[in-house]
Amino acid sequence: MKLIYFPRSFAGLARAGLAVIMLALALLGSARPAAAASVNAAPSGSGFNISGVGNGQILFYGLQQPYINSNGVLTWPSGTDVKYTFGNGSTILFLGGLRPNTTYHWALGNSYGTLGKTLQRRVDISFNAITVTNDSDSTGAGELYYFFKANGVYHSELDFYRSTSATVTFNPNRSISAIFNGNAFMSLAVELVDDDCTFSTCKPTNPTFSRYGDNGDFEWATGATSIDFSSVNTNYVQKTVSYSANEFVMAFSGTALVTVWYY
Ligand SMILES: [Ca+2]
Ligand SMILES: [Ca+2]
Ligand SMILES: [Ca+2]
Repeated sequence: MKLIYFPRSFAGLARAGLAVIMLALALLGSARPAAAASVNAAPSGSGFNISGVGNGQILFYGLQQPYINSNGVLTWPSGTDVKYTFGNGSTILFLGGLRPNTTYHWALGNSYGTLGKTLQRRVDISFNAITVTNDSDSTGAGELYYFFKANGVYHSELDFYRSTSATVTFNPNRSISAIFNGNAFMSLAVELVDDDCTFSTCKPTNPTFSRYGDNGDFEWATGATSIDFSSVNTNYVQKTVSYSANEFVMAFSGTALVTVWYY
């Protein structure tokens, strides 16, 4: 009898457990706005392909889940970086330029939900051309040191020295591989420093990447830009970005080939 009794009791318990789970799911479901299912998002490139946003409707999005407050008003938690976009009449709305590897939430009217997590991003940068139009020395070539910074990180392993006589274009042949994730935008800067030490040769250290300057021993200038991924809605793209400095102490411009993977 016991051999039979225990399995039957077990089955009863299992049924009761299942009922509790289904009730919990039903309650969860009823707590969600009915229209939530109408907005769907698929990660792609720097954001999401979104369906369910009508022409002219405003889709808000942010880094934390909104909620309905006690007055029935949809509210975003403080500190949420809430932005918005408009439905443009197309079935699929691309929302790009988001932080990689980051969960985003949406709200439309009093409905809300989770868009999902953006794809991870890998970026390779190849500095492939520099044109120096003012080497900062009126007589002869400038004694120029070259410094590179990307995604907020100074890459000292890329430093080089090149006696440079304007105007000249050359390939610095410097690259940075495998910068993973980070912010929606990626900063990039190149600084040139000229040695003007009168009685000896000075080697600059600790580049400041400040816009320009002259301290008697050195003259310097920085060309900076920001890589914009907002239009990238595919999972692989190459684009060329340019930077320039056009200061009275020094002037140059350059390009970098940027390769981007989302995965
Ligand atoms: Ca100089
Ligand atoms: Ca010169
Ligand atoms: Ca000099």
